[in-house]
Amino acid sequence: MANRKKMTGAQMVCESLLREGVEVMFGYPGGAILPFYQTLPQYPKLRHILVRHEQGAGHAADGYSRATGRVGVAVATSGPGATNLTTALATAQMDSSPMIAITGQVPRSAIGKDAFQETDVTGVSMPVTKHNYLVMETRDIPRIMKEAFYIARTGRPGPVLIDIPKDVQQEEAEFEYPDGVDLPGFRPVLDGHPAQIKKAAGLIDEAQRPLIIAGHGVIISRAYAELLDLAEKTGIPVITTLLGISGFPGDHPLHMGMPGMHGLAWNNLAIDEADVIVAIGMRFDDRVTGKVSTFAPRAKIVHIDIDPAEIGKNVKAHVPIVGDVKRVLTQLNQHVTARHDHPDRKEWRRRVDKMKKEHPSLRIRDAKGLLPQYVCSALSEVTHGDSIIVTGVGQHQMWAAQHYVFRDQGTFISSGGLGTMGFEIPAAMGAQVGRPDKTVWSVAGDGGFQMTLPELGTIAQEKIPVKFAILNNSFLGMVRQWQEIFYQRQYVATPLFSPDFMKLAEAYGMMGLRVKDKAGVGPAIHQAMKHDGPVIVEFVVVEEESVYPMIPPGLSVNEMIEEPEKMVAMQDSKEASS
Ligand SMILES: Cc1ncc(C[n+]2csc(CCOP(=O)(O)OP(=O)(O)O)c2C)c(N)n1
Repeated sequence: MANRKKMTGAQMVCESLLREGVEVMFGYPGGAILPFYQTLPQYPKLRHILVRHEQGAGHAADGYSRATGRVGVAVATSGPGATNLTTALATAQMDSSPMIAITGQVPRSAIGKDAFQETDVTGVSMPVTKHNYLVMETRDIPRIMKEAFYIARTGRPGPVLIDIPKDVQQEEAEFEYPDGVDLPGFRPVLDGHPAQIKKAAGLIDEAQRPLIIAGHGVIISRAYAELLDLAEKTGIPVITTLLGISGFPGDHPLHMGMPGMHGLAWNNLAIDEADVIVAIGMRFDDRVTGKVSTFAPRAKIVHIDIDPAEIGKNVKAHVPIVGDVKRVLTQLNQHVTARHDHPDRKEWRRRVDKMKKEHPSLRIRDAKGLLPQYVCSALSEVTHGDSIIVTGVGQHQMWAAQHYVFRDQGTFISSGGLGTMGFEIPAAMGAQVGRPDKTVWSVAGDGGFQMTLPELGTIAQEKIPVKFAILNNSFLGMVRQWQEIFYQRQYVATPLFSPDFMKLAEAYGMMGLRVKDKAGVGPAIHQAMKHDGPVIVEFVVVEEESVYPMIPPGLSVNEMIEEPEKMVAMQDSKEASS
């Protein structure tokens, strides 16, 4: 066969990466992965970015993948290198992000002997990957690489780990890249069942108070046009889950924003009144549903998801449809009746608009100091809602989700399922590498920023022009908020010392800007945007600000706290009754 060539395992990995269209990978070398690294100079088309910690490599690959829709690649050595990747793998797994992790392993003869830097990484990563491989024969590398990429990106995407012993990388065998895969046990259903589609269309047509809840699946499947089509044709308001944000234009009249624990009040109230909910590529996370038994009590639910295991997992679906969101919506759009102007729909939209007016969840009150909500809203205005926003986890994440109006699609990147602090720096770096055409803003907390800040070194070395907005409240803010509400303001282990972020910027050769008042916010964002390198903007914000609305965990919509006064009343009544 003409295609066949003898090469080492390491060369085979590189050759396979090229065949899969990989241009860049994020990694960190070490003994067990050295044969691979020493082969890289033979493949100048494969760009390697040296991170400062393997967790950073994983999040960067994840951020790259979310921003581009392509498969991100992370590389690490055996033992500690590979275990450092696990948080990033779990993050990608929870959020269905396609990723390939390549790890070195001790030589085959040393496996199971507690060799230096040996860890059973396939065992360790099993629960946090979609699939994983330990490669025991060099000749298997092309097949495994082909399968791994296929599995990572097909059906419900996810991370796949390939662990390759050092001697397998060194040994030679014949390389022939397969055209396809043969995985009889893995055949995701892509098209929706026609009878179910018709049933769903019938339910949607008859509904008087319908809602769409769009999740990450819309973005993963790049089904923006199809979702827009469905919403406009039927006149149904669109709620987006945290990871569904930017799946529907934020300035569209049918756009409603986020539901759930910190969702905008009208969304939770509308869900409570809805008679039909079309749940698209979302998994009824507990942060969305709150107390499941009181979630959407009046609604029949159409649940569209690529993963059959999601259907009925948390919330009963009246019409389940398994399939790829883009394909199912294309089918559904052919069957639903155009009802945008129907009196029922107009009445329902009037009702929803009234709720919006009565519950001004996005109102930013006057305050003495700088409010973080104001910063997020200004960021949205100055960037015209057109930047890629990568957040950490905590209050700043919620404020960014609430106040930034995403006009472009697939531009909100955040760790939703796992809620991984430390995601904000490396994922933003990966997103910027994948999308050099866009401005990438990392909206960070002072806590999360300090978890992975060594990656500033990577960013400086590679001249990656990410802009960082640190909302510095001198606390682990979201935990402080819980202590305030549920533990009578006992602030244990949440007040936080930070380094001088301006000196840190200087140390890494970056532009640093510190803002302490409202007047400085706009100009600083403008200045950061104009600078063609990385910038750290520290916003010194009010320390004890909380995220509202909030439905305390396990409670229902009726127990939503919409503003601080109500929270104080709730605490008083709790204290009185305790
Ligand atoms: C790795 C990790 N550890 C702990 C937590 C728990 N946690 C959730 S939010 C939060 C505080 C975040 O603080 P910061 O990054 O400063 O953001 P803020 O809430 O102040 O905006 C913590 C500790 C987490 N989500 N991830």
